[in-house]
Amino acid sequence: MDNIGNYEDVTSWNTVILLYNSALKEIETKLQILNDEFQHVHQYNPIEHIKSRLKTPESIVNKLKRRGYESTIANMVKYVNDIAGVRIICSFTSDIYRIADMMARQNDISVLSIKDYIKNPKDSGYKSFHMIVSVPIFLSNETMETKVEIQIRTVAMDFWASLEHKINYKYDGTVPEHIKRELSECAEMVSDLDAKMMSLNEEIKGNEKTYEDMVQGV
Ligand code: 0O2
Repeated sequence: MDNIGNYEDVTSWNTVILLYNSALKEIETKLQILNDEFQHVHQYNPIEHIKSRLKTPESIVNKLKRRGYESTIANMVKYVNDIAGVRIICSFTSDIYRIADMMARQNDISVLSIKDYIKNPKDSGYKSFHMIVSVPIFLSNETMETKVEIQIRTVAMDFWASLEHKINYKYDGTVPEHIKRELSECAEMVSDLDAKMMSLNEEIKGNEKTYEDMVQGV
């Protein structure tokens, strides 16, 4: 379908929601296929689980306000990149880059931006890999390129981020210094844990018997 639609023509909230919901479904399906194929070929699932969500209208309006934009549909589509968000939780850091790479290489996905908070963690200690992509949504008369934020992190990073989010919410952004310090220490522990678990896993993989070994009774 050649008819590329334009978001400037989208003026109804319901149409926006339909498009972002469809984009979430597209991305989730792609991830499930990759996970199934991985299981089929390597007998291993890189994805522990996937969570998707549409940002609430309140949260969209707050984000626009924080950035000094009026709350219009045009501004939300242009300036809020995470209206549709998919969070992928993996066991190991190496899985994160593998999944990001597999998604980025798909022909119909365009990577618009990447923020690697694993290589460059936030001052708070926040670690996660963020990618804004656009995916085509094929409607009856046109195709709409729709943005989705993909966050990829390990189970341990997710555990830390959830608690930090809860703490920030409870203290409304003014978190006491001793809690910040302890969170930062926990972030170090998360990094150590992830590194140790990954190297243990690599060692186990190195010692795994191949099918040929088993057949030959090695
Ligand atoms: P919520 O409530 O989760 O929706 P951009 O998208 O590039 O225009 P933004 O949104 O600053 O700009 O991008 P970034 O840094 O990639 O952050 C996007 C989302 O990542 C945030 O969305 C959070 O979900 C998560 N995130 C970013 N930094 C932190 C952090 O320090 N701690 C935790 N727990 N989560 C973080 P929202 O809209 O801020 O919030």
